[in-house]
Amino acid sequence: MENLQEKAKEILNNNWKGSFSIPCANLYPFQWKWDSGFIAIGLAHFNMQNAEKEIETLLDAQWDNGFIPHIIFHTENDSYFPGANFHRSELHPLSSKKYKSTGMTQPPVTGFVLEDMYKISKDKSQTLQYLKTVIDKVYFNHEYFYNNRDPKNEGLVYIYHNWESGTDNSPIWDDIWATMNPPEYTFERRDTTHVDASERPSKREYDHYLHIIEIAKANNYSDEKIAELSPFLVQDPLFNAMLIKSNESLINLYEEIGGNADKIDQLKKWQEQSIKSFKDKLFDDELGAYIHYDLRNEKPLRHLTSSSFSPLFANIPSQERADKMVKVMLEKFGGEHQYLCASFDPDSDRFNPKKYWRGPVWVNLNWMLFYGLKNYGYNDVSERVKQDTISIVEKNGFYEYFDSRKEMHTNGKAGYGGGDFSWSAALLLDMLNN
Ligand code: 2M8
Repeated sequence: MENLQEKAKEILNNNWKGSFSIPCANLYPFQWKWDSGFIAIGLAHFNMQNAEKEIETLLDAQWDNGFIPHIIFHTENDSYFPGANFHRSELHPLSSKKYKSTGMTQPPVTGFVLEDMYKISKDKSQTLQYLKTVIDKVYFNHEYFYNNRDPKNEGLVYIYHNWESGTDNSPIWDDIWATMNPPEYTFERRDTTHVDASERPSKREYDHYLHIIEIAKANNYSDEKIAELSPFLVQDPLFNAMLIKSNESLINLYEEIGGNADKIDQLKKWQEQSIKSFKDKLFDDELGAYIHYDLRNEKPLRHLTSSSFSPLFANIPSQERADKMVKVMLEKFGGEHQYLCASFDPDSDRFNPKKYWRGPVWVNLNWMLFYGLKNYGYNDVSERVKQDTISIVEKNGFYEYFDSRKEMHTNGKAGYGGGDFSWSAALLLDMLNN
């Protein structure tokens, strides 16, 4: 374990670029929003100064309407597609004048990341001083979500692109692609020059990804227009669970800081409505877990993913529902030949244990489950998630994702995507210290 921790720190040090971290070399050469958050948690264990800087840099790229973009293009690197010149964030009148970015976001993890940094900190009063300088920006980001991404005032926010979900090519989105017929674009992929194409999304999937962005760009990334026109408009349980978890953390931190009664009040109001709608709308009794909802076509997307269990991390389900969810997770995802937790239902014909978000195990989702299961007293299952994560990393290295089938882990080649991947290092480090 000593070695694993040292290796994890080395990876985080190598991926540190002076004021932010990259997810990994070559494949992802910029700063990504939710990666940044997970990375800051890892950094907090051995270099609080860098952890603070990581989040400070991310928040520096916030737009004047509170929005935080999903990629911040700090350099002119052209080894990634689609880059700054494709996304053209400057089309939005309130976008950052300082940084080029995308015009889409990613799961709102920053609130709970700040609370985790505070918990990890050995110098609470120094960290609290730091938190006072950044917390309002995160609050402003939540305000952005509730004011612009919840057209029916349900307390549930939508995402308008699969890249906003973080689970980019989940088979869930196949249902949305079936409602679209985008043009065949001509473009030069860069990801498949770094990573085997069998582990990445297909060309046709990329056509869909680009088409949604073209629609958003044609409307200068106006939230209202996107809500009206985007073929992709989804209430995602992972995304909304992260928002709820972060609301809770902001309440805790504002209480620790003192004052801020209006903000605490507002957060509690959001929280109450969000949790209620989440429970009422996103739970699927028959499947025994939470699911996505297609707001554009007004229909539930009835599939099990690792996101289906993420509400445990945000303390959303009742104990009774949590019991049901854990049973489903163990039965469907936790057979003796499987590592926990595949990103998609292993019984489905859409399951692919090698391909990106269509089946492999991801460390960030396992990290959420590790804490989520503990919230409900499932210490043994939580420990299994931790041990499974340690095993796959020990056997293969700190990869981006891993085959969920145990039999594939015999020759050290069951780690896929990018190598020396920052959040795998950061979150394993966190689990090893808990
Ligand atoms: C992956 O997504 C990017 C686009 O954002 C890509 O495939 O090019 C996802 O796994 C996403 O969740 C992650 O934040 C990003 C960087 O690690 O890579």
